[in-house]
Amino acid sequence: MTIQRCARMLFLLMVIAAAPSFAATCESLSTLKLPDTTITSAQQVAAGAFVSPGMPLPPALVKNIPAFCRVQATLKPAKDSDIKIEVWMPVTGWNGKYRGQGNGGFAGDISYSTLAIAVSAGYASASTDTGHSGTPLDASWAKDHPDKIVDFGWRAIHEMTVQAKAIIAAFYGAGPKKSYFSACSNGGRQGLMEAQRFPEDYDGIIAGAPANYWTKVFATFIWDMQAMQATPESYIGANKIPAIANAVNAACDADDGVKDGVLNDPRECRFNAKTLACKGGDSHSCLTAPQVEALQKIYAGPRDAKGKLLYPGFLPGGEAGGGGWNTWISLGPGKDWQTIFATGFFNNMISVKDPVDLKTIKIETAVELADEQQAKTFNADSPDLKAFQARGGKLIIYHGWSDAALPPQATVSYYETVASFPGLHTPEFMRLYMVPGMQHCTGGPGATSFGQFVPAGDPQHDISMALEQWVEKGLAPEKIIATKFINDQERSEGIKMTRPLCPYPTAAKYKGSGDANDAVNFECVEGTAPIQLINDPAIKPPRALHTPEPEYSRIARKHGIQGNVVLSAVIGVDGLAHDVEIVQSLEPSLDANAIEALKKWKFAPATRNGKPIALRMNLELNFRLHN
Ligand SMILES: [Ca+2]
Repeated sequence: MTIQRCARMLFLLMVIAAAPSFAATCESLSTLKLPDTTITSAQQVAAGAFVSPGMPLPPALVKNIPAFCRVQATLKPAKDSDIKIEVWMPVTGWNGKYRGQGNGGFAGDISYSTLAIAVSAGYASASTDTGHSGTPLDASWAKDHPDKIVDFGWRAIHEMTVQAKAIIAAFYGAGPKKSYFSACSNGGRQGLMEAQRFPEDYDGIIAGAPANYWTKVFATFIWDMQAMQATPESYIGANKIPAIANAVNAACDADDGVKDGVLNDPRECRFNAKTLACKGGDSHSCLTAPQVEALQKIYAGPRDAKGKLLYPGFLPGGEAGGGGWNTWISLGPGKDWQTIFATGFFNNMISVKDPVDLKTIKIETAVELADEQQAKTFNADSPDLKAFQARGGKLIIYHGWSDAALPPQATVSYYETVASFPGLHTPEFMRLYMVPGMQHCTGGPGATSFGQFVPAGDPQHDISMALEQWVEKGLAPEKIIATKFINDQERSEGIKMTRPLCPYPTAAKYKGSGDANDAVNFECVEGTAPIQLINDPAIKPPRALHTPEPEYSRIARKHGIQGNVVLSAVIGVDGLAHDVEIVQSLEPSLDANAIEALKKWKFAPATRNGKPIALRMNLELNFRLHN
C-alpha cells in the first residue's frame, strides 16, 4: 500500500468516525423510529414566527424565540396511553443542555411559554400534556382510564424525558451533556418523582411547592371544604379575607423585627382566630362564630376522630391577593379551587361501590381510600434518594410559607425525612428554601421572584442558574437573593425590595439596622420553630425487644444525679440503633453510658406497608438511684 493510499484511507476513516456528530435535518426526524413513539411532525420554525395553537404567547416572548426544530410525537407505553410531547431544539447556538418541563394541577396541555423561554436561552426542551387533554382544573378524563391515571401520575414525564433525549441525540448527533427539570406544584411532585424513581433522568431538579403527598393533600382539601361548609353560616367568603390578613399582621408581623406585611416564619405566629369574632352584628371586618370555627380548623389541619393530625394545616399570613385564599379557599362554596381539585380527584380517580358524599365523609376514610387506591401512583414521598445522590444528582426544593394550596409544613417534613434517612448526606445534594410571604409558587407580599419562572440573570438571584452551577462546577448554593418588584406584572417599574432566601434550617433575620428593603441587612440564622412531621398511618414504629439498662457512672452516683437522657437514633432494618445523637443531655458520663446502652438494644424494625424500613426516632433512657 502506498503512503498516499494509506493517507486517503485514514481520511475516510476519520470521516466515518465523525459521522455520528453530523446533525440530521429537522424534517428527517419525522422518520425516526423510537420505542412506543410515533413522530407526528418535525418542522423547522423560523425565528420569531411561532404561533401557539392554544393561548397566544406574549409578543415579546415570541420575538425572542430563535429558529428551532419542533418535533411533535405521541407516546403509547400502555394500551390506553395517548401522551403528546413536543421537543424544541434551537437550530444554532444549542448550549448542550436539556430542560424538561412540568405541569401544574391536573396538567392536560403542552406548556408553550416555558418551551419558548427555554429555547430562547439556548436549551433543548420538552413538554408533555401527560397523556390527556384538558385544563389543569379538569380531571374528568381520568374516569375509568387507569392507564391514563398512571401516565399522569408518573409515566408521561419519564417517557417524555427518555424519548426527548433520543430525539435531541438524533438531531444534534449527540445527546445533552446535562439535563434539568424545574417545575412547581404538581410539577414539584413530578420533579421529586423523577429523583425517586428515575434518578438517571436528570442531573439537577428544582421541585417547587411539591404536591408530593398527593393523597393527603386531597384529603386536606376535603377537610377544609367540610370546615367551610359545616353549617350554612360557616363559609368565609373573599370579602372577609382582608380582615383576616390585617388581624394576622397586627398579631405577628412585627415579631420578626420588620413591619412589612410578611411573616418570616409563620409557624412562630400565635394568631388566635377568636380575636376576630364579631362583637356586634356581622360585618366584613369580623367573623361569625361558625366562621371562627372554620378558620381554626383550616389552621389546625385534618384530624381523625381521636384528634390525631393526618397532615399539616395552612398557616397564617399572606392570605390577601389573587393568589391567596381568595382563589384556593374562599372563592365561594363549590367554586374554590381546593373544592374543585378534591371533587375532581375523588370523583374520577377513586372508585367506590356506593357514591361518597365529600361533605360528610370521615376524613380518615378519605385518606384511607386515597392511599389504598392512588398512593402508589401519585405520592412522591419516599425519602430514599440514595440512587439520585450516588449519580451526583442535585435537588433544590422551594415552598412559599404563605401557600394556600399546599401546606408548606409538609415540605419541611419531607426534607427532614430525607435528611435523617440512613446513607444520605443532604448537604451534598439537597437544599430547601422556604420563601417568606410567598403564596402558591409565586406572588404574595414577600420577595417572590428568584428565577423560578422568569430568568433573573445570575446564580445569586436565579435558582435555576444556582442549580446548574452546583451540577456543573460543584459550587453549592448558599443564600439566594429574591426580589419584590413594585409591579410584579411590569418589572421595568423597578424593585421594591430584596430579601435573602436561606437554605433550611436557616432562615433570614433582620440585623436590626439598615434599610429593611435591602437583602444585605439580613442574615441567615438557624430557625427555632418546631417541626410538624407527617404521620403516615402506613408506618408502624419500631418495637424494642431487648433493652439492657444503662450503667450508672461513679461520679453521677456520688452526686446523686437522676433523670432522663433523650437520644435520637436511626433504628435500621437490622434492628439496631445507628447515628445516635443526644437530644437532651443529663450529665456527660451518663450521656455516654446511655449511648453505649442504646447500641446494645435490639428492635423489631419499623415497617411501612408491612416492609421493614429504617426510621429516626427519639428514645428516652432513665437514670434512677435505688436505695
Ligand atoms: Ca414582618
